[in-house]
Amino acid sequence: MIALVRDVPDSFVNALAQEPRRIYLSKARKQHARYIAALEGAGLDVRVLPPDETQPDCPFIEDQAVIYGGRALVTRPGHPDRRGESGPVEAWLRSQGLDVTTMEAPATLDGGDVLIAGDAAYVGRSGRTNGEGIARFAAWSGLPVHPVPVSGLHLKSVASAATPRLVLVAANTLDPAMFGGCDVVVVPPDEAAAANVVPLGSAVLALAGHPVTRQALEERRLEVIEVGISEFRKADGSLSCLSVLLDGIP
Ligand code: CIR
Repeated sequence: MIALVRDVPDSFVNALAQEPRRIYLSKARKQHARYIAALEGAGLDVRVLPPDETQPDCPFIEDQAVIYGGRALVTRPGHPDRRGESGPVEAWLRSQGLDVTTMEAPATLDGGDVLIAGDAAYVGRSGRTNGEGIARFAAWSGLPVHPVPVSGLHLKSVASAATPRLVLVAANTLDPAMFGGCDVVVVPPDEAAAANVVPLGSAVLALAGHPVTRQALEERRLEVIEVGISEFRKADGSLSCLSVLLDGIP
């Protein structure tokens, strides 16, 4: 499987954040390198796009594209400052021969709001993703789509799929029963950030230092690969934000 990531620009210290804190650039770059190494260690072929200094949030590449069924939807991110990130992402996806669709105004959608699990998609209606974006995604994917009201940044800030039918949900956020046909792990409040993982088949990339979540994943026979991304957390990023997985590409 190929994973697409994007390097960290110097301007990352100015990334969007709900509660801005000082970001240490060299630490962020070390964590990013370890994230890439963890993906490679799990057998992925990692392609790295160069950073863009004019786009501080560009490492959060998940928001720029959704891959499903061997096709790519290049999104129209909800925050206007992030719309300049898409060019190289779209060009790279086209260079791989993918069928690429681009989302047009007035639709907005961040990839971080799209959770595909079981036989359906759950799409956050958030400050970043609007009703037109959800409708456009539904038409593009052909999947049954459940819109989910989101009060935080993104749906995937509080829920993600560790396997196609195993969903992690942070406690007191969403009703676990909405994920019909899936096994659901409710992550305790003091490990809420660990509800976001990156699915890698028989392994899963998980946030370091969250033992209850780790144990729940291991009990389901998943190999847990821990990664720390504290500098990216300061900019409201989760593990999955840092990559686009090209699963299902022929
Ligand atoms: C933003 O506010 O857009 C970035 N600072 C964080 C984006 C995180 N992306 C994600 O969860 N998919």
